[in-house]
Amino acid sequence: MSELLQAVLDSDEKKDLRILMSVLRQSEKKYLLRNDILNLYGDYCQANQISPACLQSSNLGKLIYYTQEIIQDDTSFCFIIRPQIASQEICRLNDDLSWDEMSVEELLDLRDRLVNRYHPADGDLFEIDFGPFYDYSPIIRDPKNIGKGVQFLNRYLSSKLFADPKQWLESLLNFLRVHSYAGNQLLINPRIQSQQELSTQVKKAIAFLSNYPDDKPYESFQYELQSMGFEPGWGNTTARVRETLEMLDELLDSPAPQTLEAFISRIPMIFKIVLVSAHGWFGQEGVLGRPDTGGQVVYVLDQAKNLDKQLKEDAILAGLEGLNIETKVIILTRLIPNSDGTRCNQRLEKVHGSDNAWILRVLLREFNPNMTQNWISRFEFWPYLETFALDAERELWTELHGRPDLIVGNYSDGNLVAFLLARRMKVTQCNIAHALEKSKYLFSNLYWQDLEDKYHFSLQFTADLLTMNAANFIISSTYQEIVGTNDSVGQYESYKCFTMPDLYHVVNGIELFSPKFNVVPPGVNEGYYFPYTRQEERVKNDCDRITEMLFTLDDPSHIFGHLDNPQKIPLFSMARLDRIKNLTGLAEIFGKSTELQEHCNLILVAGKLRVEESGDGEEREEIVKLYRIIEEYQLQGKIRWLGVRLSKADSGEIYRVIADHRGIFVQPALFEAFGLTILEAMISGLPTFATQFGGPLEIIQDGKNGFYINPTNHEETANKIVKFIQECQTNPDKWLEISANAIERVYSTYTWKIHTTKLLSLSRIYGFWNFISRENREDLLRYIESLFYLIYKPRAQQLLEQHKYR
Ligand code: UDP
Ligand code: LCN
Repeated sequence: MSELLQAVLDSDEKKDLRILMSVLRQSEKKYLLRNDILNLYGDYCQANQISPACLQSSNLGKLIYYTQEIIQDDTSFCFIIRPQIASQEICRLNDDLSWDEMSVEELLDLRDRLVNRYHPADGDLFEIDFGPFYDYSPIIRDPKNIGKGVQFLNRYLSSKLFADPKQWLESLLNFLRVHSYAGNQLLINPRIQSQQELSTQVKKAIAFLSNYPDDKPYESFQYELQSMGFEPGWGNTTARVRETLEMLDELLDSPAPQTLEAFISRIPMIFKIVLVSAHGWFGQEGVLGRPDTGGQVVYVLDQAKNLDKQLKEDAILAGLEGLNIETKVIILTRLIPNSDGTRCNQRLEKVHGSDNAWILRVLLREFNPNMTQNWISRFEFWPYLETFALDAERELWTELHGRPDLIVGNYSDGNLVAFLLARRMKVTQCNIAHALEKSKYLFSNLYWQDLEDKYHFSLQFTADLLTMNAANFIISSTYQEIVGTNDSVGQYESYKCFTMPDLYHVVNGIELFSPKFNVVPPGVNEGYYFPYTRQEERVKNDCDRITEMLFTLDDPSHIFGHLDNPQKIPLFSMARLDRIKNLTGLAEIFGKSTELQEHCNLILVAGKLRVEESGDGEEREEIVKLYRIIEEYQLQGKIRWLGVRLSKADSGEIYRVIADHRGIFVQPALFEAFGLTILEAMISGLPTFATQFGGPLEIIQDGKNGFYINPTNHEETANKIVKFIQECQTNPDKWLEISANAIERVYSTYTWKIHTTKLLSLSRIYGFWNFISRENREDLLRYIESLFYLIYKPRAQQLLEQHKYR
C-alpha cells in the first residue's frame, strides 16, 4: 500500500496528478529516472505556475520526490517509489487513476518488455532469490542501523547468552577450546571440561592474580595458570590477564553486548591475513594513475601495513611472545610478466615499512600469452579467476605454512577469488567493494547485452551477487555505499532486485538489513600526507622541485601547457583519466567561467598526454576530449596538465605546495564511491570542493570543512568556487578556517588506526558468529556454488574463447 500515492488520490491534487500523467504521456521517454522525473515535474510546475517549493509540501510534490523511476506502459504507469531508505513500493497507476501494487516479478517482466526482451511463450526466466537464506539469521529493523552490523550482532548474541545460557555458553566454551597456534593450545586446556568448571576456574584465577603487581609479566605465572586450566592468550601482564578474565566472568554471569565485544575482540585468533586485490597493476611504485589502478591499491597497501603492525601489537598484548608467533599479511595479486617498468613481474615483494607484509604475485595460466603475459582490463579479467584462485591456494599454503585466519577480497574480481579461497580453505571471508560498477553505468543491467562486448557486466554482476552473499561480513567505506541517501539508491541496494534480460531476474539479490554490513572507512597514510604547515617535516629541495614542476617546468614529454600568470590561485585536481572522474568536466567548468579564469589557473595531474601511449579505451577518449576543451575555450596559458607518475612522497608534497599557494582542490567526479584524494587534500590543509554524488557527502560537512559541488551543473559549481575565492579576498582567515577544519576532520575520523582496530575486532566477532552458526550457512553456500558453476563459469569460458584470438 503506497501511502504517498493514496494521499494524492484522496486530495484535490488528484486532478494535478491527471495533468502530470498527460504530460508524461507526451514525453518521448518511456523509462524515466529520478532526474528525468524531477525535470519533467519542474516543467510541469512552470507551465502551471506552481512553485517548485511544493516538492516538499504538497502531496504530489512528495510523491514525485520519493519516486525513483516511472515506466510507461500502454494503459498505465509503473511508479517505483522509495518512501524511505532501503524500501521500495511498486505501483501500477492506470489511466483512470485506479492503482494496484505490482510484484517484483511483474516489474522485472515490464522492464524486459520495455526493451523487447520479454518472451513469456518461451516459459519463465530463471529467478535468483537469496531471501529465504536470510530467514534464519538475525535482521536489523531500523534502516538507520544498517551498516552497524557488529553492534547489532553483539546485542543479539548477548541476549541469546542471557536467554538460553546453557546452549550458548556451551558454544562459547567450545569456541574457547578450538584456538591453537602451531600445535600449542591457547586459552583453555582439558582441565576445564564444563561451563561450571570454567566459571569456577575463572574466579579462582582472578583471585590468584589479585596478589600480583599489575605489570608482572605473564611468563612469571604462566604455569600456575596452566594448572588451573588456562593456556597463553589472556594477556601479557597480570593486569591484562586479569582484565580479560574479568570480562569473561562478567559474560558468564550477566552478558552485556559491550562486554561480549570487548572479550571476543581480545581472542587470539587472527595471525595471518590474505588481502586479495587481483586485477591491474599492484605495486608500490610507478603504478598509480594507470588505468584501473588508483585508490584500491593505495587502500590495500596502507591497510596491509597497518594490519601488520596491529597483528603484532595484539599478539604481544595477548601474551604470545614466548610462542614465537609469526603474524603475516599477504597481498595476493596477479603477476604481469610484461610489466612496463614496474615490479609487477616479481613474485614476492616486501611491503615497504612493514615487518612481515608481502605482495605475492601469482602468474595467470597461459591461455593466450598475448593476454595473460600483459595487463588485462578489469572488465576482461573474469575467465582467469578460478584457475588463479586454485594456483594461489597452493602458493598461500607454502607462504603461510598453513591456512590464513581471514581472507579479505577487494573489488568484484578479488571478492570472487576470496570467496573461492575461503570456501576451499574454510576461512572467514570479508568483502570490500571499493566501487560497484552497476550503479556507475546507467542502465548497465537493462542493456547488458548491448554493453557486453565492452564491459562483460553479466559476469561482473553475477560475481557480485555470489560474493556479497557468501561473505561473512562486508566492509563499506560509507553508509550510502550500502543503502544510499534519502533521494539516491545505494550501490548494494541496486542489487536488491534487477533484471538481466534473457539471462535471469533477481527478485531478492541481497539482504540490506543483514548485520553482515559494517561501515569502516579507510584512513590516509599520515607519513606521506600531512598538513602543509608542518614545515619541519618537509624537505626544501622536494618542495622547490615540485613547485617548479607544477607551475613552470618546461617538459613537453610529460607536461602540457605553460601559465601566463603562475601567481593566480591554483585550482588543482588529480585522478585517473577515466570518464567517471570527469576531469574533462572540470576543464569545461573552468572554460565556461571567465570569473574563475580571472582568479585561477587550472592544474591537473592525470593519466597520459598522448593517445598512442594509452592502452585503455576510456583514457584515450578522455585525452582527446581534454585537448578539444582546451582548444574550444582557449585555455592555453591558463592550464597545466601533468601526465606524470608520481612517487607517494611527491604526491603528498604536491597537495602541500598547492596549499602553500592558498590553492583549492576540486574533485569533480560524476560519481565517487569514496574518494581517497579528498582525504589526502583535506589532511594537507586544502579547501576541497568535491562531488555531491557518492562518498564525499559523508566525508565533507558542507561549508564547514569543505564544500559539495554538483559537477553536472557547471555554472553553479563555478559560482560556488568563485564565491569562496571572493570571501577569502575580503576575509583572508576564511581560507585558513576551512583548511584547519579539513585537517581536523581527517585526523578525528579517518585514520588507519581506527580502521584496523575495527576490522580486526569485526573479524573475531564474525569468526565467532561463523563458528556457532556454520551449519546454517551451508545451504546458502551450496546455492551460491550452483550459480557459480551454472551461470558464471560457462560465461567465463565463452569469454576465454574470445580471448584466444586476441
Ligand atoms: N593517484 C596518483 N596519481 C594519479 C592519480 C591518482 O597518485 O595520477 C592516487 C591518489 O593520490 C589516490 C589514489 O590514486 O591515493 C586515487 O584514489 P581515489 O580513491 O581518489 O580514486 P580511485 O582512483 O580509486 O577511483
Ligand atoms: C575505488 C574508488 O572508486 C574510490 O572512490 C575509493 O576511494 C577507492 O576505491 C578506495 O576504496
